[in-house]
Amino acid sequence: MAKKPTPKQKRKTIKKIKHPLVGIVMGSQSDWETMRHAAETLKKLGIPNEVAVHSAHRTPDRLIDWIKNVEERGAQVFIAGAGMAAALPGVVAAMTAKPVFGCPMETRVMGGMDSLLSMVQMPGGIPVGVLAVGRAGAINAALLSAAVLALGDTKIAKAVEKFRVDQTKAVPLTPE
Ligand code: RP5
Repeated sequence: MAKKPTPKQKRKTIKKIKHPLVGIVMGSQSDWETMRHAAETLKKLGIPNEVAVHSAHRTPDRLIDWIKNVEERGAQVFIAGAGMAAALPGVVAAMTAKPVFGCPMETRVMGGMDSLLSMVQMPGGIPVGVLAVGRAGAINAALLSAAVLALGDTKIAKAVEKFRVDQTKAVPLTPE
């Protein structure tokens, strides 16, 4: 009988989704606390997504293999979260012509301004759509991905519409 993997061994295996529509990648395990909001938002909308940790700097070969593989399995949009000298979304955009949304992480030394500027200053020809720093950006990257997918998918369009209606209803008239 195979031995139960330790938590460390488990982290080495990506949970492959058969037909992911969105590929979510982050540069480090430390980004997950923020990037999980992108995955959770897509889950609420019923959009299949695959989540992976691959670094543009520390694991470049692994990153490129994953981009090609997840695209072959159906990914239509990519979300890339990274912090500091945040090259990750730019590298993803260099490897695929699909839309790429960048999520800048909040950082200890510069508060996320470093991540934001690294992502937003892409040279002409290789676009990355950059969202807000931190949690809001991760949520909005998922919603923007859903809006792109909704252009060709009525089920997703309805889910996005419902999300907006529910969100409006949830805003109180007075503070509680
Ligand atoms: C980036 O460096 C990652 O995206 C992360 O935000 C930052 C720091 O990484 P760790 O040192 O926490 O692994 O590549």
